[in-house]
Amino acid sequence: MSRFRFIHAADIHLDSPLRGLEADPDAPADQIRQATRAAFRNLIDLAIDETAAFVLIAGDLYDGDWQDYRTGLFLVEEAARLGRAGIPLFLLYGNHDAASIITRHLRLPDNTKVFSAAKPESFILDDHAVALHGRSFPTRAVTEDLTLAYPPPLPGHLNIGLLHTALGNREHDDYAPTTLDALVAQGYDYWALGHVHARAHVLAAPCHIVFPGNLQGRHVKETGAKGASLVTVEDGRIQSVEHRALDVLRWARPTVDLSPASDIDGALALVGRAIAAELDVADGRPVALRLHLTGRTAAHGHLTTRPEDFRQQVIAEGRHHGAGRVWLESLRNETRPPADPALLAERPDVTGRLARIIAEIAAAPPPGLLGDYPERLRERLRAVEIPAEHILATGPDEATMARLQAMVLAALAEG
Ligand SMILES: [Mn+2]
Repeated sequence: MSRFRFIHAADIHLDSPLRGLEADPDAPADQIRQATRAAFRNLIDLAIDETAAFVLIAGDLYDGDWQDYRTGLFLVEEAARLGRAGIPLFLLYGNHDAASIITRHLRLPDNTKVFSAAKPESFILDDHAVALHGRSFPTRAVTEDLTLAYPPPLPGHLNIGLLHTALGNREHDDYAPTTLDALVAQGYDYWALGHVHARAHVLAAPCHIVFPGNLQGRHVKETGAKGASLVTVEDGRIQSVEHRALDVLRWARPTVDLSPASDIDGALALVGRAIAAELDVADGRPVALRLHLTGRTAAHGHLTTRPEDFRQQVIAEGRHHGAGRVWLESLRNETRPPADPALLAERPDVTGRLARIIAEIAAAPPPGLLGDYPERLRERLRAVEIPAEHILATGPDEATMARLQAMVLAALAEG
């Protein structure tokens, strides 16, 4: 029985910054800047540990033209490390690193081969009876179906097609469009795709069509485990396609329902539990969070009137797990007051009476509602020119009144 493994990765976007943590002055700038490199080292480590037969990268190895030669030097070092382990590396360039975009070039180590951008090219690996077919992007925006010119499968070989394509995914630019049917009809055993950053695996036996997803999430929309596909081949057939997480920082967007919380400590306990769950899934990696808080809760008033205090409390929940484990990308307060303010007005008691008065005031603010407050403020701000359309000059507008009404009713509902 012959058996070997290969690794399929894509969308490494080497040296691309991670976005969304700039606002946090405590975020580990170095660790964040180096994340795509660290994930790439993990990829090379995996190939060496698994004694992979070869490694495929299906486009967007680079994020764009190198800022300086260091990006290219890093790639050369890592490709050479793979070479010293006797493992070949095959690169296909995509829309981010198309031939027309990359202006600096370094000679790559002998184990590294790049698919031509001029026409489809095939590499035959006699040792494992494998035929690789692929074509790099000549320019950023490739709008034709590149597979039309790919060669038929080579008989007696495991045929693998490499392609950077949106494959109809609307969240990505529709480059090198093609269809699942067309890919299957090509008669290859495996399509090593790139461009779509979410992992996907379609089995149309015997053909596997795989997007490994990107190697390292770069912002809060790229959540979950990121890495590469480890493919096992036995007797010339694909036996398994496994995902291996290689990322060094995880993004997550948990939603926490705060309705069971009767006060701010209860809300923080729920947030703390959600943070612990994300850390658990991340398997020791630091986690960057966008936290959505929902539900009718008595904590709504605090969250709404003291957002910065609550943000710091949430950061503290993260620090319970140690420094540098949890980063807060943002906090989305979508909670509501425990009782529906619209229903308050229907109550027969004094609260109901108050709610109705507030509604009347909000609908038609009586003149002089703010008393001499605007005049006193203007006195104090004498040196400041107040624009004619400013709220101090015009009186509160409808939106402001609605916001004030919601705040007062929220406080009333809590009381
Ligand atoms: Mn791409």
